[in-house]
Amino acid sequence: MHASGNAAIYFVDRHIGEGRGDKLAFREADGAKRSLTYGQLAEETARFAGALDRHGVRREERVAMIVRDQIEFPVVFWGSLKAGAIPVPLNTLLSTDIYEGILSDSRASILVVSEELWDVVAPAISDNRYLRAVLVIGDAPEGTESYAAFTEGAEPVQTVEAHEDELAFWLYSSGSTGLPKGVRHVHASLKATADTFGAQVLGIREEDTVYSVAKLFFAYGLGNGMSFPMSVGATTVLFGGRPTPDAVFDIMKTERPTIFCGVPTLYAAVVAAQEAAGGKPEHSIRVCTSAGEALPREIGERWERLWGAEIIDGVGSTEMLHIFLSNRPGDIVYGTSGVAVPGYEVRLVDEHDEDVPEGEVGELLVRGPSSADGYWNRRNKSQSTFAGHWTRTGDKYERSDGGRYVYCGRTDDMFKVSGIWVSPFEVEQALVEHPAVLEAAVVARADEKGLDKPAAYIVLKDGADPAVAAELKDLVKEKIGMWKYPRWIEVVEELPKTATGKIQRFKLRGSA
Ligand code: 3SK
Repeated sequence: MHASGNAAIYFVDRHIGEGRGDKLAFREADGAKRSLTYGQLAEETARFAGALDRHGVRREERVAMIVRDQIEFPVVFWGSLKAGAIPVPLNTLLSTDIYEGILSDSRASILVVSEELWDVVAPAISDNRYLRAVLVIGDAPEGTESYAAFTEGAEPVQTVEAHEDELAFWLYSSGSTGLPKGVRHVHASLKATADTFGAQVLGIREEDTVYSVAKLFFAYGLGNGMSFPMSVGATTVLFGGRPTPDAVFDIMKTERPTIFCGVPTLYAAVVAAQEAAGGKPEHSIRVCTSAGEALPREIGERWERLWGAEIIDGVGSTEMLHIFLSNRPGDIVYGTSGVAVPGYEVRLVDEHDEDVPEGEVGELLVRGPSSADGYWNRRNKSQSTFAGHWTRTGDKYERSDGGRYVYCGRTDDMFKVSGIWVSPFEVEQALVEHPAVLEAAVVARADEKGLDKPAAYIVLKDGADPAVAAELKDLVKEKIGMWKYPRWIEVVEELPKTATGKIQRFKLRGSA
């Protein structure tokens, strides 16, 4: 084993030897607006590792984190790695029941919580048998310890030796059913995503300032806001609040990020707000990324017209840690997910795992240096997802003429109408081309004969007349084909989504 296999050496400690001790690593855009240089980060993480040590936390014990995007997030994450413990960042928007399930599934012995989230978390730990300390960032309620008291006076410790293939951290990934699954990642994967997407697609450099609306607990946010900027000594703007269009306009103006990482729902909302307000937004952005779900072509084009900066749309997964299929700066075709990121290979296969010919829809498989080690306590699911070097994504794609990949839907979202496959995403793209439609979700619904037909749920832009729904059927027929038009169109206030903006179509199926 070699100490340099521990990712904390590369991402944190290395910057001191390379003279970046005074360079700003993190800056909060809300709350107390604190900041942390690379030198302070190295010190604070070594002290947090020392505090874990002092508390008797041993290697491989899990440190669950229900922490907003604030200075303590990187300190706890990298400090745990330094101690050889396993940080497990959790989505900060989950319910008490799910926290209870995950905390018991992971058998975390330490839990770190932001004080704002305490009310939801408190009932989740009352019967927990594994937690030995609950640290609250802020005022500590009875029965907990404040994060400040836990770290107070702790001696900084040396980063422990770790093999690059050793488990480093877990992320919990939600599926359509059951408890989220613990996805176990190794140390080497963090550098692998920074060296591939971060360096070769995003082209991140030391002078950059990144703002990611995807929070750090999400694999997409973890790369955008931690491993990519920290691989080159850049700066990250942390924002713990809800990323509304107004918050985004404000951060762009005052914090001046040069890289903006968004998700399609947010891009759609910002474009609509910007078009309604008129004028040109004030910003210093040089490049934007999108992931989480496919970016509708229309939204990408409107954003680029208004903001004068391209969106690199790509697809990744928690299992692969970050984006493996992507457009490139200067070579973007909106409405596609581009091509494989350097270092990754992709295949499209049919139900017998045979490669499908060009132009046909198949399941996307990916192979690359950042695939997870497996799911915690889910042997069967691990075996079916991680098939040797290839990882199944559960996404259906088609390869177009230029070799670009076009998203068709989740394996379980696709359906057939009159024997022909319909991609909900394609129908949704056609719907959002109507100027009154903000968002759309399409699912299969059985007609009176029991045959599947598309049903659409749409969110209208502010002030739009619900009567436009009648025009939409013809729009879809004209744009993408007679059999694909939605036989039912319902106007709704909002679509069910995951915390990271993915539409949960399974919640709409059978909802009528
Ligand atoms: O959903 C995605 O596209 C994604 C991208 C990067 C990292 C993680 C995920 C789930």
